[in-house]
Amino acid sequence: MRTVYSEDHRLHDGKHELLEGQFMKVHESPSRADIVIGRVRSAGLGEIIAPQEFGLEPILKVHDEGLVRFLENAWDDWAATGRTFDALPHVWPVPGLSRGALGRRLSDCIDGKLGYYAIDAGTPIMSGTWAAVRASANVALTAQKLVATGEKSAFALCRPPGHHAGSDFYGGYCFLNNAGIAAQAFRDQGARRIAILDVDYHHGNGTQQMFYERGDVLTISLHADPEQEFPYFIGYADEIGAGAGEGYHMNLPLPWGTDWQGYSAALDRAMKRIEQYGAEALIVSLGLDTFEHDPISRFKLAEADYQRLGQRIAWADLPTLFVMEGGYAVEALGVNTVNVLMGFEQR
Ligand code: OKP
Ligand code: ZN
Repeated sequence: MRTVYSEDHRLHDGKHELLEGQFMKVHESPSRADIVIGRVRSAGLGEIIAPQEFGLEPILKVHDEGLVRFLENAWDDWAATGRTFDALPHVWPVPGLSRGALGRRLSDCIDGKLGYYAIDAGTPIMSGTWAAVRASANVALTAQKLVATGEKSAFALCRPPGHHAGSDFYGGYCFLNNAGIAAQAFRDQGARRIAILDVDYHHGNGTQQMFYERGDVLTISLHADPEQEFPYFIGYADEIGAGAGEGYHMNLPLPWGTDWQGYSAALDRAMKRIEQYGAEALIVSLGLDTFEHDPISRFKLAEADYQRLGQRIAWADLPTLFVMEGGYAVEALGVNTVNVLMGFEQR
């Protein structure tokens, strides 16, 4: 399968994140994409191609214009206040903080905007962030086009990742929802039913929110139970979609310590639902932070399990777009990622 990749991911390189009460080096680093592209090359997965430019139009089909303009200008607005370090939010409009029916009130000040649009303090913005984010969306859209025009599968080596970003919020290392943007592109090109399977360790809250009231994009997430894990406030099994989307979202929360046995049972449920739905294409939000040695996660999948994961996905026999999400055990990330893709190709 072909890989779409841009060097522009390097322009996004955060210094610190607030993780469980401590300010530390960001886990979502450029070395992640470097190790994955290195393994794609050494394993001979297939041709590596550069993304095309798609502009803002396909992004604005699923993201609020306010969020997009905020992300575009955030660094300049932050730097204009005299700060020379990464931008992070530090106060949030929780319900009740804004007056009356406002819900959350948008401030003109950059500090207010950061808290308005961000869900966490782990997602720094710097001068190159917007260029990297744009490139990441273009990577997804270029790979989507390969699949839409007849390739059996493609790998979008996106960085930064996307599944925590919703229509009008960012966070969890994500800014724009690459998988969601690609799903909308399939729809706009005429596909009637698209499925998104999220196998990242963390709940795909942005993807869930984006398509929650839609039946044309089935969204399924396998993830660590939000009773124990980020993003805590969403990702529960009773969230099944609403309105026209009722029955078209599925959360499969799993406990800390889940290994292949527990994981594969949930994966089987997800794949059966996708097969029954009659999707015309499948998008896989591919996170490798379910790995036993991941530094911020607590599942127990092993190197060889990733081939099995790819094989199980392949049984659905659907045109499949793999979109890179998380995975922070950097030395193993290349092998584990390519194991999924090779498993999918049964080689
Ligand atoms: C992004 B992706 C909780 C810390 C959570 C944010 C994690 C974002 C992961 N222990 N910090 O889904 O891999
Ligand atoms: Zn994750």
